[in-house]
Amino acid sequence: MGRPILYSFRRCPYAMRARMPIVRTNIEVELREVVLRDRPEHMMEISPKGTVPVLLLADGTVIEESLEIMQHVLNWTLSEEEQHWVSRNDDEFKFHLDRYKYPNRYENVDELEQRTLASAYLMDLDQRLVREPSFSEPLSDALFPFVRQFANHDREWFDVQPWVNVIEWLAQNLNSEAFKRCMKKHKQWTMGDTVTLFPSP
Ligand SMILES: N[C@@H](CCC(=O)N[C@@H](CS)C(=O)NCC(=O)O)C(=O)O
Repeated sequence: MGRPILYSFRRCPYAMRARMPIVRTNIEVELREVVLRDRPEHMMEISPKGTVPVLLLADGTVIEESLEIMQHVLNWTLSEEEQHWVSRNDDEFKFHLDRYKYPNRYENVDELEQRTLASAYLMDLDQRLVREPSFSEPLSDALFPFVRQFANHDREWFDVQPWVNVIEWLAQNLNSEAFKRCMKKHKQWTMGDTVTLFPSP
């Protein structure tokens, strides 16, 4: 069987979510680093919606949703609770995160109001961590890249909020060896380049 191909973009939280289980399971893929304003023709052919990540399997199957890539790699079926948090992350939190980070891209958006709305999810996540101090590894990997993005927008403010469990959980993930491997830098892929294996040997 040939190696799967992963179209990815290093800083994209969805792509991080797809790369983390690949690092954890050490399945080897060919990584193709994408620059979104200059998407590879081949990626657009197999996945015309044009978002990353995209995983092309050896049998020609295309998986073009980050969560489905995770499920495929890990053979993961989400529990009801996992589905709940992923849905809140992908629908509610991501919606406000985008408007908090890039208010000028939207009409009539107040970034601080969006930050408050996004914070409701983080407070609930914090309470969940009080009740039970960890998430399953796949769930954690599905969520933390988005919280990282939110935190990085104003780290000083984030770090003094009352979500101490979220801060600790995020730090554990960011400091992990797995995340360091996940974030290794690669130059933009173009057709004809030598193959980049991921995770790096
Ligand atoms: N639902 C998709 C979303 C992926 C996504 O939106 N990725 C962003 C990069 S972080 C992207 O490709 N944006 C380009 C675009 O929307 O045109 C997934 O889970 O894979």
